[in-house]
Amino acid sequence: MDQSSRYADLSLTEAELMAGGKHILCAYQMMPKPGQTYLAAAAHFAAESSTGTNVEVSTTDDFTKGVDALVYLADEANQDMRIAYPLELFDRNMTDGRMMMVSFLTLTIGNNQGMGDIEFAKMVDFWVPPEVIRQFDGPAMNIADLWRILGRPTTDGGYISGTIIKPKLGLRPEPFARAAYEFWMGGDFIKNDEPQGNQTFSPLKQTIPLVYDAMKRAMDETGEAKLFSINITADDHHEMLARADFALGVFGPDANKLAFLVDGYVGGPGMVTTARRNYPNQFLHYHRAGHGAITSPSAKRGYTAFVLAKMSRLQGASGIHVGTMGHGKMEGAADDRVIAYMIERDEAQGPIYFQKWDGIKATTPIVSGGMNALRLPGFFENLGHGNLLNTAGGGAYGHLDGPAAGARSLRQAYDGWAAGADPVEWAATHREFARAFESFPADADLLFPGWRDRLLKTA
Ligand code: CAP
Ligand code: MG
Repeated sequence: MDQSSRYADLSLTEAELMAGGKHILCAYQMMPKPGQTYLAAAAHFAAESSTGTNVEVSTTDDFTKGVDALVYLADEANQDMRIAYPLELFDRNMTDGRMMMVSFLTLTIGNNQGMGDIEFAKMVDFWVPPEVIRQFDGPAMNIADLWRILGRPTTDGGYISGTIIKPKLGLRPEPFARAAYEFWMGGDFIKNDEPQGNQTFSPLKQTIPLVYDAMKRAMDETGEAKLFSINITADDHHEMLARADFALGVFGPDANKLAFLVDGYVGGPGMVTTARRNYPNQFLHYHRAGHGAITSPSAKRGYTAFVLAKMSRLQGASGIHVGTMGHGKMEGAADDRVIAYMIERDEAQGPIYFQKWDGIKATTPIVSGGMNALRLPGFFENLGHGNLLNTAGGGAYGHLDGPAAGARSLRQAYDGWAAGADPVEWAATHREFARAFESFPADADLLFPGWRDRLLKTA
């Protein structure tokens, strides 16, 4: 059934829709199944994503039609489908009237992902009016709060060197805490790896007190504040609170040095909001493990990593993993820097929409995944700044001289880039950075051909 007479209005313009402020706009890369006309398929997509189904129903009235989602652009040649969703469609909390990300997803990336007449549809960008930004929590804390705790300027406070306790799983409490201490003797920030939690071989109630003891010793011995991001991900809301409350209790006067890690993609919006609303004084660390299932360029459905990061800022993530933009081990490309710009700036141009953020706090880019000191200079050069949180697991625990040296090599990599130095020349006067060349020789050979001779000459 062709529903385009009802669910499409190609006379609408983005300028009008944005000026009106009454719609959320979504852009999809969409291809219909063979035999379907593009506009009819798009209109059915909009129907299924708002007020309709595959047939007319007798209960529809004029008000219903007034909140139809409308296709306002249907460019078959570019697989470019754009839909305007009236704000009335989206569910509101009974408790405080606010909007909720789960409703955004249920409508815009819901049934429409499995329709019989759609080959694929992937959301590549969305735009929200100021009123919608005001209806979400937004970030409570971000990197500025970490810089403050680290004694740095709260503007352009620079690079925070971090790691992930490795191996990913398998350390019992004592070796886990020892690994943490060893990194903190050279670095700033440690996170749980995304699957680390309360495994039977490392019960939180044993591990966290030892981690805190390690942090206190490292802070005493270095004279520097240290930070820990504990994973509070769990199916049960009460389990999340139990983990968070236990950790806050253990860290006591140093609770402000605790971030809460949530595996936000697999956990979903409810889990993110549980952390955001129950612990607004803690940095909310959004790990996105699993996102590749739909965000990978090889995936034709769902939404992109850019859309995921933009949603996380509305939800209130203090920081989210943004990938390594082609410099690490995970999928990514240099132009993924737009993901960082969209979440850290007051306004930015996305793949389709220019978004203003109505003055809400930034979400901090977190850069992780196969990084080490050698890969950082190229990363910073591509992004254009180092005001970010970097976590390097292999890059720290794989350093020949141990985790503290690995941590220092990361910091030295940033300092060298910030100074505009040639990395090999910089290595001549920065031992731990130089030893990163020996620790990761394949990277060294690839990134800095002839480095060995040059280093030997300057040694
Ligand atoms: C990195 C990491 C992170 C990935 C996540 C891992 O470890 O801990 O989970 O970076 O990817 O488990 O791979 P390494 P992304 O530093 O040892 O690679 O940040 O792209 O979401
Ligand atoms: Mg990990």
